[in-house]
Amino acid sequence: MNKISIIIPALNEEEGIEGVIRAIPKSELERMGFDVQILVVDGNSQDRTRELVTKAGTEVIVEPRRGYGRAYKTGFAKASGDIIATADADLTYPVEDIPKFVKVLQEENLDFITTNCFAYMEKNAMSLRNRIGNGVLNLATRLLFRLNLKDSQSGMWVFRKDILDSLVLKSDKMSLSEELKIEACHFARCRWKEMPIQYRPRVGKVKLKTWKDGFGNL
Ligand SMILES: Nc1nc2c(ncn2[C@@H]2O[C@H](COP(=O)(O)OP(=O)(O)OP(=O)(O)O)[C@@H](O)[C@H]2O)c(=O)[nH]1
Ligand SMILES: [Mg+2]
Repeated sequence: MNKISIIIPALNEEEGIEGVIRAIPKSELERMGFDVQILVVDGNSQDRTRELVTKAGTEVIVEPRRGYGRAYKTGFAKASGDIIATADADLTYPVEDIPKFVKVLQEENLDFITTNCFAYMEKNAMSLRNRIGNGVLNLATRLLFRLNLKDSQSGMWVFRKDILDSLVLKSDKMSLSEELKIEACHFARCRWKEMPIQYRPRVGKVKLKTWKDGFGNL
């Protein structure tokens, strides 16, 4: 295991993307023996997102087909690492913790780590409506798949790329996040763990359509 691909989907995230790229602890990962590929999957942004990614010397691929899930599936196909880590482009997720999760993945011989945003959620990081929606989706996941996830919607994962061969990922939308967890932890019977993270208020404009994405997900 010697390469990690960090995939970041981005649609009009000029306010956050540079900060996310800068916060990735590339040297620490290199000291751990990894080549680091940072891959931004841009949804044909109409702001300065792509320009800022290129300026930061980071690889960008354009996926004009809409959707968070679509962006990830395209990113997975282009990722050349043995390990994949993910985060949003809006400064919400603690990318500085990626090395910590990689160590746990290796030391505990896991396949898949997902994260729990609710563990150390900062004030104003999530609306009450989204928190309630998340609770409903967590409950559905528990009842339907007996998966005890505290956060079925988190978008920060660290996993071995080869598990993707065993997963059926159909969603092009926000629900890819939950589908990935259900496929990995339930159907593919991966060795997995959910780990607590800090979750911060997003910068930039909200893309999530609470009702449409929430019901679509359900
Ligand atoms: N390439 C691409 N990226 C997308 C698309 N939709 C959303 N994203 C990105 O996917 C990530 C997740 O979207 P968010 O809007 O942050 O969704 P969320 O985290 O559920 O909601 P917030 O609480 O508002 O952050 C962000 O980095 C978005 O820029 C899309 O259609 N294409
Ligand atoms: Mg986000």
